[in-house]
Amino acid sequence: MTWKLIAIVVVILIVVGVAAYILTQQTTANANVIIQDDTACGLNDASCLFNPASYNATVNGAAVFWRNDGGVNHTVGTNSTLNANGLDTFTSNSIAHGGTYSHTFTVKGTYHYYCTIHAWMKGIINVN
Ligand SMILES: [Cu+2]
Repeated sequence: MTWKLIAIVVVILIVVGVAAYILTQQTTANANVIIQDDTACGLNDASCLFNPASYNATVNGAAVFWRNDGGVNHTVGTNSTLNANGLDTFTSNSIAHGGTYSHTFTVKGTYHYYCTIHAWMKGIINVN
């Protein structure tokens, strides 16, 4: 009886462990741009950034995924001042640590984007 119980617990732990591993791997694989910070992000803090700063995507191809690995919330928003007319526009909600945002680009072009909370955090997506 005790051995049966131990065997069941071991099987459950293995299943949970494998599931957690698979979920973690998928999250990592899906993130194209990592949002990083030093958990402070005082004004013009250069350690708060998008990595890589420039990323290449395809029109109507795979969605671009951003993931916030930082300690404070961030956003991903297109820069209407720098971007040409006719390009996609979007602004994410506030993304907490571990959260993701994605966008599938529908128009070719150079997309400047930034964090609307920390406006000096800037990135580019080149869509071809
Ligand atoms: Cu930010």
